Amino acid sequence: MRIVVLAGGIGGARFLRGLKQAAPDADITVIGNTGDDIHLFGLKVCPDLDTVMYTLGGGINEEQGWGRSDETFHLKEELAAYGVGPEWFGLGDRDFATHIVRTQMITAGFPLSAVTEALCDRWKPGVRLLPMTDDRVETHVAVELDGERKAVHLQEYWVRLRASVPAEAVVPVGAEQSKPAPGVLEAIAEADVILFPPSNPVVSVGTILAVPGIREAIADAGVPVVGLSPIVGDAPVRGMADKVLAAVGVESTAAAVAEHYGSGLLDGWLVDTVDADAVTRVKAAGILCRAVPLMMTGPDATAQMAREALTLAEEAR
Ligand code: GDP
Ligand code: FO1
Ligand code: CA
Repeated sequence: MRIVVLAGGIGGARFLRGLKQAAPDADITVIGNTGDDIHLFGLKVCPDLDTVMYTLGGGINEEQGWGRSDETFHLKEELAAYGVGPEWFGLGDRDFATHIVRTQMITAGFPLSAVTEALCDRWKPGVRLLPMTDDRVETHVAVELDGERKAVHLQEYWVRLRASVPAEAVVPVGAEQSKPAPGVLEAIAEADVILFPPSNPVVSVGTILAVPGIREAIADAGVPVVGLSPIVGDAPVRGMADKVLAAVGVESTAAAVAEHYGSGLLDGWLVDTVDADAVTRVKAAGILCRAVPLMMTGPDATAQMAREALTLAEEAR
């Protein structure tokens, strides 16, 4: 079975680990969000691609959910001693190596998709990891700071500001001009099932869908598309989904997120058991829906979520 998954960082990566356990023989292609990418210290950092690569490759800091295990921060401290920031972004020594290799290859002329493949030669994530695009896309968030409206990089909104001010708009800068990376449209066209993990619907899955051609390819694939709600009990399990959903005028409920994707895209939607009363509303929107436990508390619970998603996909077929 060929499965395509549109993934952000932590939510996507953890779900993928469960999917691999649930479907060990499946051929899984991950289309990763690159709107979170940021250039720092002359290096290109791809948080969501790296989170997937490290999580599936056994190098992730499990407690944090991002960054490398067994990490140290000497380089960051030395840079800070020179007054070179930003200090608010925690890049560790081991992680820096990834960004150095990536930037070196990009400078030598390789596209991000080829670079990601090279990095995965080391990590062997057990999936084919494709960036959504080889082009530069950067998600910016419009906020009001000190009485002034300005746009900040998504990482600045999340890591420096801790999403403490309302997001007034979310803009995937460069998305309109971007093209899907090689292999992305082909993987979608050849998929037997397409899954939206419990990733951020605006700045992870939404950004991937903003690359021209991807949304259309999914809608036209003619195979079941099933998503899992990242909203449980009317709040994100972690992160800023509530803030960025508000920016696009969507309430933070499992049902509203399903409606936001819409029946033109989604065939099936899983909500958590605490949101069982959302099932009727989602079904009324023309989307198959079931309430099952959706907390990724461990590998077995997550694998069970993946099985439920694949079962719903079979019912939608
Ligand atoms: P990010 O790029 O690191 O923010 O990760 P993603 O976009 O892939 O996923 C973020 C989303 O994962 C957030 O909106 C969370 O609510 C959701 N999430 C995290 N852990 C869980 C979980 O255990 N269950 C569910 N249903 N959602 C989760
Ligand atoms: N998240 C934080 O909350 N603080 C950090 O300092 C931080 C650094 C960082 C470095 C590399 C990386 O791959 C991810 C990192 N993250 C950090 C996570 C990242 O900001 C977010 O998970 C997402 O990009 C937002 O969706
Ligand atoms: Ca992300």
